[in-house]
Amino acid sequence: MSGEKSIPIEDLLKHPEVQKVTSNINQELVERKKYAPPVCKVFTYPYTVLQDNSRFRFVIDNETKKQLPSIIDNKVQNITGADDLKESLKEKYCKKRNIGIVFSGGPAPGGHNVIAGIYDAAKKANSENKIYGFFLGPDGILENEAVELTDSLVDTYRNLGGFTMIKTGRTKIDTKEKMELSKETCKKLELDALVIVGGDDSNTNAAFLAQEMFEDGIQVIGVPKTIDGDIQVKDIEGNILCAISFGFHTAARAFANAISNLCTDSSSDVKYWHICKVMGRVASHLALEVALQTHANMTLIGEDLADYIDKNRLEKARKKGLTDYSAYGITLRHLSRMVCDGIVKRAAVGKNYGVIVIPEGILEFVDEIQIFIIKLNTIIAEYNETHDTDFHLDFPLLEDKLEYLRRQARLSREDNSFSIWNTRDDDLFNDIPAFFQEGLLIERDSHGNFQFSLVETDKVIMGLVKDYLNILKEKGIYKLGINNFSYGKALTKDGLDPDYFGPILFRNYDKKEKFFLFKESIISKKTLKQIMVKEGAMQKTDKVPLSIEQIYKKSVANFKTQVHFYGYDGRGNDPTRFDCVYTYNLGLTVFSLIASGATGQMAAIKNLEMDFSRWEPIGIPIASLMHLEERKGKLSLVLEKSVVDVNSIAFQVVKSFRDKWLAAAPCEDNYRRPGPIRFTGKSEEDRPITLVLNALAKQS
Ligand code: FBP
Repeated sequence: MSGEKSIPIEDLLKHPEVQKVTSNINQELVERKKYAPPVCKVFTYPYTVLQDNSRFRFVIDNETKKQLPSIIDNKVQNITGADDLKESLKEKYCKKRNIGIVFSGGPAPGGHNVIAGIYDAAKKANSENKIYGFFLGPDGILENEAVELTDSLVDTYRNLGGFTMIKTGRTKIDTKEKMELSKETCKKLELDALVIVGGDDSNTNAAFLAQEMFEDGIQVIGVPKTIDGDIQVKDIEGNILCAISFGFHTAARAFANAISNLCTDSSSDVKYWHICKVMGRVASHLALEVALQTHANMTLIGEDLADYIDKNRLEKARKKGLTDYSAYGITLRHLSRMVCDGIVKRAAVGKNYGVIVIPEGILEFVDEIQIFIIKLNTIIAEYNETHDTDFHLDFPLLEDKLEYLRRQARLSREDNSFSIWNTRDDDLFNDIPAFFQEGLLIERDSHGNFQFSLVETDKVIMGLVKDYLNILKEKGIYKLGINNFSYGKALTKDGLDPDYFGPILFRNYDKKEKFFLFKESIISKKTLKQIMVKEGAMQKTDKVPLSIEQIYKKSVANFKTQVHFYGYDGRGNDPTRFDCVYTYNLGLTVFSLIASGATGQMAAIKNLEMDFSRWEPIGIPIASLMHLEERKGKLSLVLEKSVVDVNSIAFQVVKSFRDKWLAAAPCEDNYRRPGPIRFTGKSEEDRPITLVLNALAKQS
């Protein structure tokens, strides 16, 4: 007992210091909320006008012409500022409006600022304008669950992360009934316009709603949101119209900061390989940015793996006058070999630790898995259609599902006609570990997407890596290199001549080498002794000198991992300054599009990759970005996702630095410390590195 008089807890809780430190409001929050993002020059004028820009052209899918006839002729629209407008235009611009906003899909930092931008611009044009926020995503539209936004509600969330204000959801408005319900809600609330803040699927929804409500004069505008960064728009000539969706920069920076801390830890206690799975349902944009931000030892990029060609296999077949088509594309086995290669090389220079970044959607690019995903999608869709029921409800257990597949395989054997699931598929599928089978059979989301975030991708890959490393260990290939200096010191201390024993023990004994590798045949204490006896360095009856035994023990490589998933945490981060400014200006763009009568357009900011002074708010025709894609076993018209372009400068830079960042050499690691997201103060980096690099293509 300290003798000090203790303060009763009731009094303690009233103490100003206790109240201050336990309050929800801290200095960072106060500063964030106060921050007023700069606005693009066009928004400094009292009005804005739209101008069609026919310079930007797209390849239009015939199916889009059929399904979206009312918005298919939309053009890219430039927004310009105006000091004054003709009376009729002014009236139109400032007329009293009701606007509904909905968040759709996963949260992305900056969403609240989109709302703030729309709100501020709408209130500036006419203080009687009403803005409604639909609760819990598209369900809020279907069920007419909305709240009218007020100054205080909007101010509460300015510059803050998450979609906390009105929440979000993943429901797809994909049936006639849902379209009707949406229209009903819009009419009940007398909406002039509906704003859908979402990813590729939600912007697809926006296009169909724009078509559906065209006759009723209800405008629909989309906003490019997703941390995955896979909404990027280029025209037919490669002109960039939207370099990245909002939220990407913040999520990538948050992941990078955490992963960079792992690089520091890992290179300090030198005993773990950290396996970091990062979000990105399909595209590897986030992983690529994390690689540039952190210089982690290995970063797998799905799109790069899809391009893989097994040259040995191709050559073997060529010699027989054949073409081996299975040599194109990566297999899981090959992928694990590539990872092992890096691990073994680092171990050889004494580094049995490191950091590997694996994109969540990597399996989408592995041939054998992609085939399974498509086949299973089709089987489940066919089952649901034939039986008018739900596959997952009818077969709740993995064993039930497997039995159903087995039956399909049996049927295919009995009936010689083409079957999507044959005995070979079934055999291959049964070789997969149960947790992964379960993952591949998981229910698709409401948009028909495979839910990669629910599959333990890293476990699948690392399971194979561990198995192969064990084989390499048994073959004496996976070994830790022994530092030249410590070897010399240990033997000399034991009264032994390092130069005598060196060539007996090591496969690369040369004093110039900084790390020596035990001969491949030395894989145990027993084999160590056998070699020494064989080389005449000791008698069978002698004991292996202690120093040599200890040095050998140091060479035994154990592969120890720590697994991490970076996704929801970064998605919930407060936005970077880039995302704050980007999203606020997106909100202002949305209002400009609405005020000038646009519909079926996506708000965007051109030149995001350049300095803020060059940012140009525009409208992009969503219909022009659609294509046919397989969803739940059927072809559907959806907005095309953009994946990492392996010819882009950003990817080529990462590729060129691969060896340097692997650092499988007797040198320090090359980690980069991006540091935490800083909202205030000076920061050298004000936009994604991927964008900075890719922008160089224009200048060269
Ligand atoms: P959006 O495309 O809707 O923005 O969501 C992207 C994402 O964050 C992916 O990176 C991830 O695979 C997925 O959401 C996770 O979904 P859920 O939130 O439903 O678990």
